[in-house]
Amino acid sequence: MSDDIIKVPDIGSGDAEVIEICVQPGQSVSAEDSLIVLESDKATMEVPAPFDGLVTDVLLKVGDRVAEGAPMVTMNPVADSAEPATGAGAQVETVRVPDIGAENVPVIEICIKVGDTIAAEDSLIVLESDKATMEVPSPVAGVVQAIHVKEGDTLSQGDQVVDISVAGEAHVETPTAKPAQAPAPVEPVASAPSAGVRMENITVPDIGTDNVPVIEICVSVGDRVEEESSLIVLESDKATMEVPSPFAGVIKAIKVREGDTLSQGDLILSMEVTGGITVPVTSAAPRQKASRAPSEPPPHAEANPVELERSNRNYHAGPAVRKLAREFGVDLAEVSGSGPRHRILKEDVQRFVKKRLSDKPAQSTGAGIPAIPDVDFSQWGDIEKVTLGRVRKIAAQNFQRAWLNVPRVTQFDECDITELEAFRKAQKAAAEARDTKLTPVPFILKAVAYVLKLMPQFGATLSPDGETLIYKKYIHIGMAVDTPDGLLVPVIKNVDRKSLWELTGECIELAAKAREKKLKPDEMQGSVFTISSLGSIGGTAFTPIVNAPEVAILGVSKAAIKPVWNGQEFAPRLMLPLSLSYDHRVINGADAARFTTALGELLADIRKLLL
Ligand code: CAO
Repeated sequence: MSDDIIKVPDIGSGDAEVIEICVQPGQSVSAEDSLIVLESDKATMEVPAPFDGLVTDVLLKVGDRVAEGAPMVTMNPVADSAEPATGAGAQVETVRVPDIGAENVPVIEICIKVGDTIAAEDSLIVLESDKATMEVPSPVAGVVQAIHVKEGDTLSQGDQVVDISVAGEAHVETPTAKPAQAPAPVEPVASAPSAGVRMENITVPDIGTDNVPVIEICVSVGDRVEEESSLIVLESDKATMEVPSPFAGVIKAIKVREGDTLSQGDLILSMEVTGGITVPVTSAAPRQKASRAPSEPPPHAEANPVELERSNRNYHAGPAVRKLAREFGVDLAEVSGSGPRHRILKEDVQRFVKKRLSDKPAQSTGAGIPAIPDVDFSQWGDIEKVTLGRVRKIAAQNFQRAWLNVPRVTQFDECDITELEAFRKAQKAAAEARDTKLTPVPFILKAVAYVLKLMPQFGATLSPDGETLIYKKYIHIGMAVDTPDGLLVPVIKNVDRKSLWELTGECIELAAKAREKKLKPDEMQGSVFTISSLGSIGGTAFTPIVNAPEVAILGVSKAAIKPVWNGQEFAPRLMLPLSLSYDHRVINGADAARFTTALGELLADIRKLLL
């Protein structure tokens, strides 16, 4: 089979930069897997694979600028050695409406489109009568060739639904609408029970009526069930009832099938029970009783797959979706349905799993921290969703990691920079002559470097095992820069060895590079301490988050003229607010106060920097 060239789709703006290649030649990918990541001046976009296949070549490299239509990768639509469903040997089969127990049932949803590659059991269409919603699953895996129905059509048994091209000699059997699971075969009771183990026959309890159809078998032979776990679901024209297990044990044989009609005393199944003989009284529970509100915490779903499966049956989802949820251990109570009438679709489960996986790093260190609920805000009005760019996402992860790991304290102080300001202003002409601008930040950098030499623990790092303090013999300082894409922290190297003019030049250059997204990785690495200056914006104090694995960060707010008592009178002085956040595992409060005091003395009289 020839390769398909996958091209850059409509990216909404002129061109974009390739910032990540997610695949390599020879790699198998599934439809929707990311191939490359593009970043324009407006957004970061992941370009997904349009179908399952094998990547045969990558036609771009990181840094390339591309526009719509540019070739990205070549893919062979078949990822493995399996025979392509549309290739030679493929056979087109027509799937028809199975026995749905009613005629002229409206189609409320078409779950596939022509060209889709589907697996056996994937939902094809959803029918909804006034009594039930039923999915018609595909009996075979293949590629959808034609769809004979549309939403709103009314269908009866035998009507054509879709044509599917199937590899090889597959034969389409009429599917069963909405099977919760394949009807369990009636198996003979297995081996003779061993000592202390007995067989129990479970029969239908008093359900108040006769000949009630079985609509779901909740267990399979070999399942271990707990007492009260649901065994089957019966549905009369008045109510849906679950028959719970009166014992904990292992299912040995199932004597009923979906569609059977049962009355009190009919045998449902046999199970092997361990322990003393008890004679429990079983009663069918109305189904609603077994379901739980989505806001309640899930039952011990991860620990008990049978319970999870039972619980998932209470949510509006088809068999293929429930199967997927079972495979991934997903509790459907936690998944928002995006289908008609909030039906949970396969994509909803996939999105949920993806989100959980990406949440993991942030949550892993905060053992047992409950997740913030995923709220559907559209229920109260219009909303707009904007995907976060990479910078914001990375910053958010770093903040959360630091927040969860670092026991942080913030020391507030203020220092008198009246003289410093006079000096800075006096250098205005000199700065202009150098085509630059001198702000308080380079002075603060210089003074912090001085104090870091005196108090090196503020530039240290605690080893991950908490056993060692790592001191660094260099003074590289990070400077938080506010950019339209989020916060970036370029690093000024060897601050202690640079002049004020050099620091000024580097501050301006690195801040500009950050805003233009031109920082190189090594310009954002190696800092031992960080300064976050909001002085040009405003505020009187804040509590910066330590830029872990560093142990301290200095927040600087806007300087303001304040009346300061000089021993004889209140004098107007320009006071600079300092907020020093530190990791209390490494820094003592007393040392933090010493740090800001020392820093304040240096900024109050910068001649001391020469000492
Ligand atoms: N008090 C009063 N005025 C101050 C000041 C302070 N502490 N710091 C700077 N200013 C003044 C400057 O002197 C300048 O005024 P003049 O032109 O009259 O001299 C003006 O504010 C603008 O300064 P600037 O922003 O051009 O330069 P800067 O050196 O102060 O700041 C930078 C550079 C990169 C630190 C800053 O632009 C920035 O991005 N700050 C935000 C950092 C941030 O977001 N931190 C939060 C992180 S935690 O969420």
